[in-house]
Amino acid sequence: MYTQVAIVGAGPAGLLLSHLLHLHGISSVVLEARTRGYIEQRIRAGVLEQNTVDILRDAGVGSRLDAEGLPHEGIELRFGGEGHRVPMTELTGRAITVYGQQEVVKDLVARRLADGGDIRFEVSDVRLDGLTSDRPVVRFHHGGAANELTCDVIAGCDGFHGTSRPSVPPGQLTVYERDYPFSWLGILAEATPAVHELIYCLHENGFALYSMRSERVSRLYLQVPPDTDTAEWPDERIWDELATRFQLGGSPWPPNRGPIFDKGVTPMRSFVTEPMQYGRLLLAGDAVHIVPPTGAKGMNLAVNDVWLMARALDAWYTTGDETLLTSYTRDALRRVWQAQHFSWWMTSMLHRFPGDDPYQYRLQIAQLHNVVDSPAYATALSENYVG
Ligand code: RFL
Ligand code: PHB
Repeated sequence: MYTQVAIVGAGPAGLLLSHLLHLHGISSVVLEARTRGYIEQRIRAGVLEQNTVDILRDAGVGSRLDAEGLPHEGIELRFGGEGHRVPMTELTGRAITVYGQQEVVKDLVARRLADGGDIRFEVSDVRLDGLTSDRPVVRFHHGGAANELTCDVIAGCDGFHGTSRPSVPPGQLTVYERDYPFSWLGILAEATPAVHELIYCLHENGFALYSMRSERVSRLYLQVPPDTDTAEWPDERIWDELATRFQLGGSPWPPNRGPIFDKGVTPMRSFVTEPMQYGRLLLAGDAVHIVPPTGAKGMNLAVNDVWLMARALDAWYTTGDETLLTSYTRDALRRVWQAQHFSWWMTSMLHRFPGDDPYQYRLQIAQLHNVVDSPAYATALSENYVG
């Protein structure tokens, strides 16, 4: 088998790349370890920044997003028992859209299949070879048979635990990383959100986030110790702790309750690998960088990476000019490091770190007051948040 671009991973990065390449007349095959049902149900991100929405719309995959996504023009920062609205659209002219990552994945899979795209689900033993040759090969098993896919370029879009990044020989990549001493416990509940905008909240017990997926589904998060077992958090305990952390004016402020149908714990990590390419392997999305979710940047970065990659591949195939391919790492990293900084900053400002003293907590409150009281600070936060 031959294709121009072999794409490993059918997350937002791999699927969007395959679609953008198709629009440029470039062929690709997407190899995905999981089933279609699994990737279309996997609960993850929910906030699309304006750039991402624009890219999806321009690529002709924004119609359900436009119909069902929830446009938001601000967020609330809640701390010291008070809520403060950051009017992002007023400050920047741009907005975010709340739309589940799995909905983006569904839209992209449907569109690729409608366009005759080649996505192989449930592949295993993916191995990359010949990365420094001009005919790299991807070997994999599919339906019990061994397969070989020859290509011009491999796009490693297989997430943090994928096989692409580890295929680069030792010593070629530099890793920059930071682990945070806490996790997020996230729930989805059949409950009408009590608010119209997201609330990022700092309480003495830790961080809490009020988000949503629709008019009937709430998405809520609590900072918890690392390695927390969800069994330690029966539903009642979660609702009570949310009411405590979201307190207003000294009284508990309970979110609307409803049956919880998903509960999970997410570790918090910052991670970047440089460069984002090696020979004919180009890496994108979580395969090459991770941010803690406090800045809502992960999926947006994945989209930005593959937009740059598709543009570079189009220029190369059309004119033979390698300039954009060569500068892919530099072009992508600029945005990646801005998002690293923003995500680290939001995380540091809004979480309690084990061992922090009351002085540190007061510094955090002072920082948050700066953000909501100073239009300059609020604008800087908003520009980063909306992208
Ligand atoms: P993905 O989505 O992980 O997709 C990688 C795909 O590769 C497959 N795969 C393989 N396939 C073949 N062979 C192998 N050896 C393979 N190994 C893996 C996997 O099955 C998978 O289908 O990476 P991608 O495309 O780079 O997308 C990145 C995003 O998924 C991620 O950054 C976001 O979910 C992060 N994130 C958020 N991002 C946002 O932009 N806004 C948010 O509001 C936001 N909230 C979040 C988040 C992530 C969270 N969790 C659970 C980590 C909230 C949470 C709780
Ligand atoms: C979500 O809705 O899942 C979500 C929203 C904002 C974040 C992270 C996750 O910062």
